[in-house]
Amino acid sequence: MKKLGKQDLLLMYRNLVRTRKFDELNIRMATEGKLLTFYHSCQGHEAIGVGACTGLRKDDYLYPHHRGHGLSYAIAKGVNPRECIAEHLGRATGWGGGITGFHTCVPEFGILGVGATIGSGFVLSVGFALAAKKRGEGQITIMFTGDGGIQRGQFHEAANMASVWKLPVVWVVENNQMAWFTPYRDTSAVEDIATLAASYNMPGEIVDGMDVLAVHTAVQKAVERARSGEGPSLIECKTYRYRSHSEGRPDVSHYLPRSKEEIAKWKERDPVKLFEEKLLKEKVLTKALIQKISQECDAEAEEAETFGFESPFPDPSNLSKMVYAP
Ligand SMILES: Cc1ncc(C[n+]2csc(CCOP(=O)(O)OP(=O)(O)O)c2C)c(N)n1
Repeated sequence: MKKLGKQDLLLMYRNLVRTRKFDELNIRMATEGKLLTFYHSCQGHEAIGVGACTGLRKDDYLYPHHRGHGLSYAIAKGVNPRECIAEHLGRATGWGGGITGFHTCVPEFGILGVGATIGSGFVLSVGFALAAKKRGEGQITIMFTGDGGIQRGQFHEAANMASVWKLPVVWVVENNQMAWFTPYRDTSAVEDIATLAASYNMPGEIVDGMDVLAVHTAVQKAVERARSGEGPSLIECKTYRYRSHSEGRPDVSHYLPRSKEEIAKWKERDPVKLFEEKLLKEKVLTKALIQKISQECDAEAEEAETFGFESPFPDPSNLSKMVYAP
């Protein structure tokens, strides 16, 4: 496993901050009624996408979770997040040419589109991984889903097939303990999702989803296993969403408001702050550098908003080319 140097750590930190700032921008634009789609904030989840996707190959297939509409994953893979903003404004410069809404699609970075049905990524990722295995070019597939997504039957079919065929796939479940209004504990027979992996003869690991380095280490191990032909892995990241399911919706568990105390407790272990404190202690970061990175990320988000609004809308005569492969 590649050892992370100071520059890698700083990049990871910057990408956490960029994800947070772009998430805040999407929230503000959604609140102002500027987005053409609704928005699912990723606050609380940032360490998962950034930790897992740092170090992936550009041609590895990536199927992001809907939290942040792909921001943390795409940013860590090297995509310019201003394309996310332009996409949400329906502009031709967006990462899917302005026609995908929030169903992230950045083909040149291995993100081939995200389905609207939760959990469908399991079977799609088996297809991507099978194609990669047949081509033999060492690509892996990584797919992210929530604790709601894992409840779909497709998981079990996909897990069995991927294990039998030793496909190069890594499944990362972002267990924030809620699927929209339904708590995980009400719908699952097992406490830990990672334990399901044993049924399909693959490793299953529980990871602290607020700790970017813990996520990175676990995922790198699974990626190495996948790349070397040993087959799939399942990683469960314990995490929490700070905001409601999507902006503007009531934040309830069943019909009761989610507990403020519970939210505050998780925020004490905020993934950005946690990593910041660690890097400060190790003298990788200084207070001045934190401020500089914050200002640079603010400026980047501001520039992205301008870029989005100044970009043209897609040319309708190109629509058929954008929907179907030639
Ligand atoms: C098959 C299917 N059922 C229901 C929905 C509506 N829906 C969209 S997101 C969501 C909750 C998903 O929960 P989870 O997978 O835990 O992810 P989270 O939003 O909590 O991060 C639901 C029920 C859907 N898109 N697809």
